[in-house]
Amino acid sequence: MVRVVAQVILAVALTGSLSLGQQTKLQAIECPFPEGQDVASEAKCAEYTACEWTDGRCHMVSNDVGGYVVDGEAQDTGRGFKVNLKKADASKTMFGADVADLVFEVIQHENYHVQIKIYDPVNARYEVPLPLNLPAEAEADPLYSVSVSGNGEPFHFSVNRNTNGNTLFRSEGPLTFEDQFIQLHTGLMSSYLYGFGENTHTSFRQVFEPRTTFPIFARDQPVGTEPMNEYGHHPYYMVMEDDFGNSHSVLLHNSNAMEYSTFLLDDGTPTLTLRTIGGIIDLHFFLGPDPEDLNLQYTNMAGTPAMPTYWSLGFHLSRWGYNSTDGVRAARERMKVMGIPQDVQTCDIDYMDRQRDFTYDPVSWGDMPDLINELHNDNIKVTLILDPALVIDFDNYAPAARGKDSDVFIKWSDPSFVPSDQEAGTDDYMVGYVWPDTKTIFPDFLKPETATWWTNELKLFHDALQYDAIWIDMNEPANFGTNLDKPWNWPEERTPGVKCPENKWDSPPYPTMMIRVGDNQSKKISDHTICMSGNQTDGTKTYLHYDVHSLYGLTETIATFNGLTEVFPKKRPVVLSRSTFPGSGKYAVHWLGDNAADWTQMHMSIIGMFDFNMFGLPMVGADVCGFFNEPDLEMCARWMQLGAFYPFSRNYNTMGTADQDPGVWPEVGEISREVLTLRYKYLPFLYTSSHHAHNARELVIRPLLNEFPADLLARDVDDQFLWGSGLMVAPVITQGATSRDVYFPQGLWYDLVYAKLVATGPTTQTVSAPLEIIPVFVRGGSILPYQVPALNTVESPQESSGCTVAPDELMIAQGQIFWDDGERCCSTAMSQSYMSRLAYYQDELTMSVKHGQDVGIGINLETIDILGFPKDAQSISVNGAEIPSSGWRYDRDARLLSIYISVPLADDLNVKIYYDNDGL
Ligand SMILES: *[C@@H]1O[C@H](CO)[C@@H](O)[C@H](O)[C@H]1NC(C)=O
Ligand SMILES: *[C@@H]1O[C@H](CO)[C@@H](O)[C@H](O)[C@H]1NC(C)=O
Ligand SMILES: CC(=O)N[C@H]1CO[C@H](CO)[C@@H](O)[C@@H]1O
Repeated sequence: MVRVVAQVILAVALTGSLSLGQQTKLQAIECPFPEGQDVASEAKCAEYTACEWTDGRCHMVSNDVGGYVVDGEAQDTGRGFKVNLKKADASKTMFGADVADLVFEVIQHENYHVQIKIYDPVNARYEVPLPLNLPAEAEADPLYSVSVSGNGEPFHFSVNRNTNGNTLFRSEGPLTFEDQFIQLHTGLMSSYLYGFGENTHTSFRQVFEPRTTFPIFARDQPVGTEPMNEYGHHPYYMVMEDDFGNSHSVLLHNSNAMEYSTFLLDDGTPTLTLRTIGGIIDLHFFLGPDPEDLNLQYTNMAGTPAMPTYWSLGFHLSRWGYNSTDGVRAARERMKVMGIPQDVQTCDIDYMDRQRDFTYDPVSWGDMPDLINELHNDNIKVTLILDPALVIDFDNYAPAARGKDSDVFIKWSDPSFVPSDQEAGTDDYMVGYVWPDTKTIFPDFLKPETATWWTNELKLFHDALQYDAIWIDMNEPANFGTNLDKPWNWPEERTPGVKCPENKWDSPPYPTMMIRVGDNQSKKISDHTICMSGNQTDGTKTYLHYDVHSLYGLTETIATFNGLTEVFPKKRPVVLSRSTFPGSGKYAVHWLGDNAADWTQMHMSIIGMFDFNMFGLPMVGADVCGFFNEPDLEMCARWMQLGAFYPFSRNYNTMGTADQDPGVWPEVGEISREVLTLRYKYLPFLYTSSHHAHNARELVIRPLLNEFPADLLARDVDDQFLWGSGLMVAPVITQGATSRDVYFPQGLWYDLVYAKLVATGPTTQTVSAPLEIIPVFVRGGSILPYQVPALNTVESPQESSGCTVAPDELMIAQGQIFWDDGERCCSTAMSQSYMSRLAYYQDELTMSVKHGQDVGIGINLETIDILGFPKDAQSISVNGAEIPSSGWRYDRDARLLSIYISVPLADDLNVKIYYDNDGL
């Protein structure tokens, strides 16, 4: 133990004052103005004593005056160390209320994981109240060391990788720690920076030149191409440090409104600024060293991804504006007529009675229970939407009345904030307005009573409508017309929407750039949501909405997930959530929000998938064919092709637009049938990958850099992606294109459909892709399990499956098959699930069952497709017995050897191929 601590305490005395050269390069650390950087001027700069104007730039003053000083020796805590800091010069401030004394604390966790907290030891500040999975004891032999400047020196710290000395984090310039403004800068090892969300990224790799700033705060903000904050809150990033691919990741565990900024110091050092307007600095570092390791390490702490039900991997169809049960029937009929696979039918708020949760419209949707029966008889599952806000019609609307009885709604933090004309019966609840035609109140999902009430409502609702999954939308939480005279969708005669009080929470001194981006109607931090001066409680402590705002989606997700475990006691809940926070992946499926039918946004959806896989939410996808605007035939065809490879594959569009389900255009219908059939064929592979994500915690959707971290070209590829490690999708996302350039990293790549060897990487090749084709490749070295596809997962004949064997240069390949009943809760327990390993070595394939023989019974392995096989076989034996020559077929042109067997998945298998390998 002592040895480990000694390794961590590495108090290095850094230089007391910066040399002129250092300060010059640090002038790139800009002084942030609440109004935005456009207002920068010498006069403006002079308003902040923490800022200085030099050479036409307003930047932070140097660390020795603007930051903190180490005050005393580091103390061993048994789990790391801590050291006191004090503000160097109280007169240097941005917005006042600087915390004079701080503690810098290093807490060791796993050998790959270290936490660094900077906090006020005297007045406890807000910290994210949801627990992380942290080890009880520190692990020995940490991969990291943390250095901090010595007693009396200006405060700096760095985090280093012990194996090679890489500096992962090196604080630059002054730390600012005020009541409502915290700012920290770090130099980075490289500009290979990825992550942070939920933002509108037009490239997966972050941009440093020009300087780029993004806000993070949960917000009901449709997708765009400008830097904006969207629905979720994920202050988590990864840096690839060197050419070998060593990588680390960092979570800033803080839920306050924040922003991050990427830029180059004057000497070219890639630098990152982190700013938040509340809470504390709480950083978790993960040392990898591979990008895939990071995912395991991060989700181990934040929450491992939920295991999806098998049917939820099927195709989902939805729209807002079916307007009636017959609208749904018509769309379903188009799918059937065209023979397009579908597993789920989803209904948006138009099914509700006056957009009230837990109701259905008695007129246009009066036969909703019949519709659900019809769909169920057709093997289609039903997802229904719920919004968090409930109408205040307590006399006529029982869910709100029961909620009021249990006192579950968010209140004003001070009774004096309750407007004098607040509606009768709403007590000191915060009253807003969303979709229903009456004002609404918002459940406080932090509160245990709320979870109990919500579970009961979900049960009563299921008694009325036998839904299979719940979609929770508008849970940032969204509110319309906040601070405005009239919400956009209000009937003219009504009074204004919620107006937030003027105070330090609703008008913080530095509201972050979120008030200047997107649809920023009132230019306040409460824009599109409820007021920051609301109060929530977990039953023990009270929290300002200002602090816990971004947790709303996660807390609603947990309540819904837990509620559904009671509605469906033996099944895995399916909850689709718009707003997410670290940990949401343990419970939720996520779609990337309100996008538009736009080619750029089609590309951005791939980046969004990468981001959310990093954030631990592998069940992700964008609205196929776009939510807003109308796609043309070509765009919808291309998007259906791409969407067939989203883990969460759903076509969905908005009210008032033309139908865009794939059956609308015969050509799109054909193309969709073809590509979804391909998806359905390989669902066993996607399911096995999802199981790995859930269990072994690998990514389902991988950027190329995850598999080829030392390949510098792969690090910039964000228009191709992998399923697991073995399948590469290169969609066409350019209007009019009938071919595209594909980057093939190291190894052999076969066309999935034509089974031919296409490329030996690394190489870039132009591949043909007429409208009906999406290029998809199998990586040499992989074995992909498949099944004979059907029109949905219930109908897939489970007695028949196969595998695609794609050998590498050494004629080796491997894969796994995971199987269970597809939905039983917690059936990933070994006793209830099946797992086998497949290994191909030269001319021999073996399958060894690891567990769950019983679960696998009834399913036969019938076909083995070996790609790139050099010549026809002379004989083939299966488990030692020779099979007749009708038992295989060789396609000389494709070099595809297909072997037809019929062996239960429950049995171990050995297939040996004999052929004349002379003269090859
Ligand atoms: C609201 O929460 C704040 C912060 O915990 C607390 O100081 C305040 O007393 C609370 N207000 C009410 C009405 O409970
Ligand atoms: C559904 O109703 C909305 C609002 O009345 C209308 O704008 C839309 O055109 C309708 N959709 C269909 C498919 O009829
Ligand atoms: C809808 C709206 O007000 N958008 C504005 C948000 O802020 C930017 C920058 O101030 C404006 O350009 C937008 O018009």
